[in-house]
Amino acid sequence: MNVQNQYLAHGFVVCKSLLSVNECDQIVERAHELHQQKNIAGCFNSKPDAEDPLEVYPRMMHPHRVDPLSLHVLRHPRIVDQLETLLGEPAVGLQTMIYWKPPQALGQALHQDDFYLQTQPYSCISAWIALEKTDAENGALMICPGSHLEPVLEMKATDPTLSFTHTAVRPNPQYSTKMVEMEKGDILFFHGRLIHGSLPNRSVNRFRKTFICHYIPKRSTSYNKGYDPKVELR
Ligand SMILES: O=C(O)CCC(=O)C(=O)O
Repeated sequence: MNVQNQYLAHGFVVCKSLLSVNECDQIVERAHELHQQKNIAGCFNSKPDAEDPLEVYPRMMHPHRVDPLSLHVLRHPRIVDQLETLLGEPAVGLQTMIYWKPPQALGQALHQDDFYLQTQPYSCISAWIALEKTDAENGALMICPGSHLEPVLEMKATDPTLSFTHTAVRPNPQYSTKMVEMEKGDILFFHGRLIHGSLPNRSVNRFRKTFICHYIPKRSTSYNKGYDPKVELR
């Protein structure tokens, strides 16, 4: 099965070593600078002495709007070539985020990204970049293969002791949940209706740093305009 057919059948594809270790290290170094400067949405109010590790290291929203390296990652030719192969059509960028997921941080309950991005027609696609090894201990991403064939589902209240978001999708029992363990530089591409989330980081000293990009097909006529402006990729 070719890579696009795998994506269409299962709703995700993992590309090993799409970024180099050196590229990941540069992104992490820049993320630390941005965190120090507190000039990115999400970390204006980071609190160095807070008890909750997510208040010390909040996720950073849309770093590409202020940081040239983050914009370069969103427009990275290897990433763009791969995602347009999976979509089978040209795309535009809509969002970037950096998750630190520090030791002992809560996870994010199961959801579909198109609940938020509301892409029509078709769906958004995520590139979830592992900036370091991600596994069961530090809260790797969990996905429900095949669930991208569902529509956008209702979000219901969920366990606030496990997730920093307080609503979740309840997948139909036909879907099993699979943990995606990844090495630094691997990228998980997944469909905007694929159900996914993550458990808390149980480690006492390991972060789980991730750079996440969201794209939509260029021909999308409708999407959540709160994410504007769109970014041309070529
Ligand atoms: O990285 C995580 O723990 C969750 C990220 C996620 O679900 C998302 O970006 O939609």
